[in-house]
Amino acid sequence: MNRKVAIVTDSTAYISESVRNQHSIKMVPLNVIFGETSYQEELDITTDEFYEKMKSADELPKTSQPAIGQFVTLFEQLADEGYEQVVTIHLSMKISGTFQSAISAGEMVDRIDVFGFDTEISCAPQAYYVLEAAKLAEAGADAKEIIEKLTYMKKTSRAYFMVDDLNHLHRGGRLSGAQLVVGNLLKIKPILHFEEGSIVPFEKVRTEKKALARIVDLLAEDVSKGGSFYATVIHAHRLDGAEALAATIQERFPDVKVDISFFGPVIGTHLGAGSLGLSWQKQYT
Ligand code: MYR
Repeated sequence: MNRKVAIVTDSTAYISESVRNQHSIKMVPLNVIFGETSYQEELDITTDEFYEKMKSADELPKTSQPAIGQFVTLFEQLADEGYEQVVTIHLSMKISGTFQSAISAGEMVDRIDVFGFDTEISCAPQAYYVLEAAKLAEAGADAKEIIEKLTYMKKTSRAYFMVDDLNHLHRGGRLSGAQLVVGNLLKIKPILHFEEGSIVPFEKVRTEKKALARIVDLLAEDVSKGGSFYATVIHAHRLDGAEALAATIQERFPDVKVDISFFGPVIGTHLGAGSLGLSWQKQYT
């Protein structure tokens, strides 16, 4: 084996199994819990099954991070396979304990050096970091070089999203109460984003149409500064809305590579069906 660095992420990057296999990316799933039953997302429940179940469930679902033991088992296995280092890349530590579980597991496994990277985000922009890390590892970079490059990418990684019903985020404790009251009183559709790993409103806009137009304008501002960009429309059980937004973006920015991803069960629990987001990243290589 030429490469000595293994790349690990969690399920909330929503990278397909085939792409993971293509780049030897390992994935540890988070869980979604309906009543007494816990499902590992992707493994025990598909995204479509989840949104169907959410419609008819008596009680709204909850989520949980992977157990430390799952990371320990994986890191041991990677050491057995001959890897010397692991770069483990996760959703923001401000919204989930997943990153901390991975780091604690790393401290328990002596045979391999584990380096954590907190993306301070989740979903498609998390996947950008993971795929870049995998390509660098394949090219022979070591963990330090990979982390340096990912840290540099943070400067030009953007993501904005909007939800249909702010109560999901509030109920899961991922948005402050004061912000909820303002949002509901004014019946606004706030554009949300991450600031230092926490979810905060970016701007308060009254309609979804205006919010989406504003997000596309933010992309335009970045594109106008020069360079190549790739973008991802992310949706929660709303493919038609995502396709329409992707088509608008592609028409306005023919040089931007646009694709579509989704909010899977764990993130869907906190955002609710109907949410839409847009992320983009400047291309360096
Ligand atoms: C856990 O239980 O550990 C998982 C908690 C996940 C919280 C998710 C909050 C919403 C994240 C939105 C990401 C949008 C990215 C563009």
